[in-house]
Amino acid sequence: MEKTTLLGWYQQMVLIRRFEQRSAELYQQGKIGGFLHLYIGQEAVAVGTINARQEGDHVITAYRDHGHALTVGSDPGAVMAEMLGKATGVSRGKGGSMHLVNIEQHFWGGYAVVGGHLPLAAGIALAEQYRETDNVVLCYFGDGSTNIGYFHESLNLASVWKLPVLWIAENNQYGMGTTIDRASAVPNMVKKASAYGMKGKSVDGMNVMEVYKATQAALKAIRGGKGPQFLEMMTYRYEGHSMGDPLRYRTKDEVEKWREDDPIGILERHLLSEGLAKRNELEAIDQSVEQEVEDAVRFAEESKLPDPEELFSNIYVEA
Ligand SMILES: Cc1ncc(C[n+]2csc(CCOP(=O)(O)OP(=O)(O)O)c2C)c(N)n1
Ligand SMILES: [Mg+2]
Repeated sequence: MEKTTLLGWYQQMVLIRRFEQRSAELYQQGKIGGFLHLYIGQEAVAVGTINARQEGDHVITAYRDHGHALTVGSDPGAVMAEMLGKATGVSRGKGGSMHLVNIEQHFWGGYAVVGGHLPLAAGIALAEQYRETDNVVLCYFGDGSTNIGYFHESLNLASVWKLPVLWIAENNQYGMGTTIDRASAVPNMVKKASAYGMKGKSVDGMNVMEVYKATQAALKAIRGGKGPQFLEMMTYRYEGHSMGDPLRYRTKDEVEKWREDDPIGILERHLLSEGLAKRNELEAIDQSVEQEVEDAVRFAEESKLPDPEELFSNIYVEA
């Protein structure tokens, strides 16, 4: 893979991480309200998959959505403003952290009901099939979501109707504080997908290059009416389920072990050991990201709160 491509992915992963570290600080200062679910540790999944999509493809995910929003190319200032509930936010300050959106990039959110967006993904895919396009829907969800009815209904119909969906399970081993084997009778996600006649693959979700390759192959297999595919991304969240999680359900050793596979660290080591980048080049990227995030925070803090009338806009779509 080319140096410029890999450096671009490095920049995107560092942006997600830094953006979220600053978000956590703003949350602790009381500047972000509601829930805040960090994606730290899972960055390679959004970056490796979204960069494999083509123009026209759709992206839809759950509430752990900052990484997806930034990777589709949303302006970090407008995303940060949304987190702070400001009028300049991507959802005009009415959605917050869990409801990011980017219509131009066909990024449809940001859904808080576990599994609730899977039928929506199938519906978007049905629309694309009806219009006879080549577009695919990339639908992301957690391991915990595979135990809810929506998952089973959506995979079943997608398979029966050969809908163009790439189902992407982000298996970070936990649904809130519950390990996957305590909640799932079949903890192997690929096996679950096979129950609906769907081809699936388990992928090292900490390695952005592996994620990209697997996604590219799966998307190719889906286009042209060949039906859905399933990828299980083996990953880990380093932080709690959401802010304020006391993390009593896992050991420090377990977290440390996964930290050895830090997705940013893996790419960094690859770039340095293959002679594709020098340390000072990576440091320059880190610094420019730092500046970008600080600019985003300043933009968000200086933006106005929405006008009260905004409460009544976008409630119904005009026919
Ligand atoms: C229908 C529904 N049930 C319960 C919840 C509460 N809840 C929020 S997140 C979550 C865990 C989901 O875990 P997983 O799908 O693995 O996603 P992760 O948080 O690990 O990304 C639960 C149970 C909810 N939001 N919606
Ligand atoms: Mg999970």
